[in-house]
Amino acid sequence: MPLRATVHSYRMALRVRASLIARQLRSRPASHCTTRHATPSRRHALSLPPGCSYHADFLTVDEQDALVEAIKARLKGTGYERDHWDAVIDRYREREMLSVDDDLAEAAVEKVRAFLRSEQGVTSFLPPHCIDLAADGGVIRPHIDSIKFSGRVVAGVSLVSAATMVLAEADPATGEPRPGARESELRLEPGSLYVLADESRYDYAHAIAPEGRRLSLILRDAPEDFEQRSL
Ligand SMILES: O=C(O)CCC(=O)C(=O)O
Repeated sequence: MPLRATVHSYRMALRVRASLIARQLRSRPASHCTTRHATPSRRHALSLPPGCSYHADFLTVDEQDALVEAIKARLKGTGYERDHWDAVIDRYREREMLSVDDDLAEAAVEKVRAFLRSEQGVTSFLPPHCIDLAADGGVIRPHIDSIKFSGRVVAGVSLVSAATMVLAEADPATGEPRPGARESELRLEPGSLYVLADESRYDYAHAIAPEGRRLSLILRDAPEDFEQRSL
């Protein structure tokens, strides 16, 4: 991986912002996924956007524990940031995890990579990112990840506590959910893996409402011409 590929901070990947206005995302303790319009009374059949998949219990409890310790070690000494310039993410810490010193934690990361290779045909990965959203006020608001710095697959392992991912069809130019867009709510349990690929990655904004402190590990593939651009 060329060095320049590793220096973009997480904020670059979240470039396409959805809203400057803080949006209070409600957490939902129900089933894995519900779909609704902006008006809560108009509920629809359970469904996920095309290209989105959810894999419960992807990591064992031991793998989760090892990864949590590795992430905490990586984030040691950093403070929670707030009021990010594009207002997509608040009360968070993040770092790339270029290497993982613990064997079980590294095996857990490799398990995700192997899955994405076989299920999504990913051949070239960016360095994984770990994110810590604070229990008080940590949030990721609706956005579409940058197409300049990230490829066609975004995958995340959820750790420590459950969260709700909200997906809504959006304008790719702005990342803004379309007015009246149907929203899918996906409950992310600790140890689970979600994958946003193709349409769900490019045409849907995603947002995260944690239910407590949330740690996550995000894997992405490199955009097609990334190596050439980074030289
Ligand atoms: O799973 C998470 O914590 C959210 C990650 C996210 O929104 C992103 O990587 O674009």
